[in-house]
Amino acid sequence: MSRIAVVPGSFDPITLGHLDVIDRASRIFDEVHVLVVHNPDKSALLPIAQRVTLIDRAIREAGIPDHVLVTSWSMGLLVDYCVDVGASVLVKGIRSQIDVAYETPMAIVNRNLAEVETVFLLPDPSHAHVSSSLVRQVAGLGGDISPYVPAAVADYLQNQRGD
Ligand code: COD
Repeated sequence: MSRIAVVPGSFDPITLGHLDVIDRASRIFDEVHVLVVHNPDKSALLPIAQRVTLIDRAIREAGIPDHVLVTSWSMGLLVDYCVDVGASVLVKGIRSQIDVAYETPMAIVNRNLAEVETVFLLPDPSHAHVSSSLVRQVAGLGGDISPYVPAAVADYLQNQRGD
């Protein structure tokens, strides 16, 4: 049986931490769907379609294999997408106890809703301090974001600023 996993996130924008988790998931699962979802609790920098394009470029540049695909979802529960595509696993990246505390209730509710299990993966420690909100802040104030994001994202945001 082929095992499909969904890696959901706002990815606004994708960071090297996200990329590390996607890469690790690609080594475990037969098919991986990177799913861009709007998070109503966060104010957006990039349109969803642009986030999808940048993730696609970043994963191809990183040599992540073709069984990883990128799409978006705005039709309701995360687990509805999982059921639609036959995915039995959600993958979430964990940087700290704060992520564990935030993700654990959602993992239990998602299991209760649709028997979708959540797998927590740890990034390389060098990426554990990186977040999209930090990148948005540094980019907005004119700083260098290249240590934190894939080259495709750094190029795109620097071009937007006219650097
Ligand atoms: N290293 C490793 N992992 C990381 C890093 C990093 N540097 N940065 C972020 N991550 C992880 C996060 O912990 C998270 O697991 C994932 O990557 C995505 O992060 P973000 O910031 O892009 O996305 P979020 O946190 O805004 O998540 C958006 C979701 C839509 C995935 C989330 O809000 C969610 O699961 N919502 C549930 C919607 C739903 O169906 N609710 C009802 C039942 S719970």
